[in-house]
Amino acid sequence: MKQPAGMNRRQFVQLAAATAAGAAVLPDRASAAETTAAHTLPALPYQFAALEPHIDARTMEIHHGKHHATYVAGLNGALEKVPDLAKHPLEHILAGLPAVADESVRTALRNHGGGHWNHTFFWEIMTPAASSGAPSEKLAAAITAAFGSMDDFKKTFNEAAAKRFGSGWAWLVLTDGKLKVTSTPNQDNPLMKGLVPDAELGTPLLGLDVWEHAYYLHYQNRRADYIGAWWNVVNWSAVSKRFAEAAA
Ligand code: MN3
Repeated sequence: MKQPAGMNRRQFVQLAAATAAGAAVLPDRASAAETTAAHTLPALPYQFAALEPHIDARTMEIHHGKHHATYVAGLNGALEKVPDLAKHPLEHILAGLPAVADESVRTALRNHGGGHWNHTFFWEIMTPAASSGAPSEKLAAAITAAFGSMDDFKKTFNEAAAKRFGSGWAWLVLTDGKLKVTSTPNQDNPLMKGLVPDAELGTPLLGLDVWEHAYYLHYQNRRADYIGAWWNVVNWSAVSKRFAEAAA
């Protein structure tokens, strides 16, 4: 088990011990409930209709209230089986998944833990079009340095989102001080070390859900139209803040 970035040695030793213990011993539910605060569905930071016409209210309502809620429930169900692991921040659990010995628990944490993390992030990096704003000067300069121009960056990102076969996500990540575009299948993300062979790992700054549930009601099969419209509701203030924190 490799020590994930962003985790100190003490946290890593605790995580390694927790995953080993959790795999060997099935705890009873009562003790898990006593020691672990369950994950909860976060409130959307805006109304369901706030992203219209780019993302419709009905899609937002189902996406948040049904799909995201299902991931939260699945994550909590999996964590009941590994209560020592449940004490750790979700980011640390996702970074340490290969060390979770029980395959069914590992898969549930990957799919539902990834789903919870990805959607919580997704809601936060969107905002009504009127407040979309623009990247900070530093982020704009970093995008230009990495991709040539803002338009070139969007083209690269759009291609990653369009080419992701089936369900998944496109991402802008900061890794080793560099901005990179990548994509992941299903609910995998760039925090999951050792699980996603073709994806760049790093700190997610921007992410786009290209599961059909994210756009099908309004766009049907026209994923490219959804991708193009989505740029109108990117919360550049939130993305710039994440960049500043990750680059510090
Ligand atoms: Mn989704």
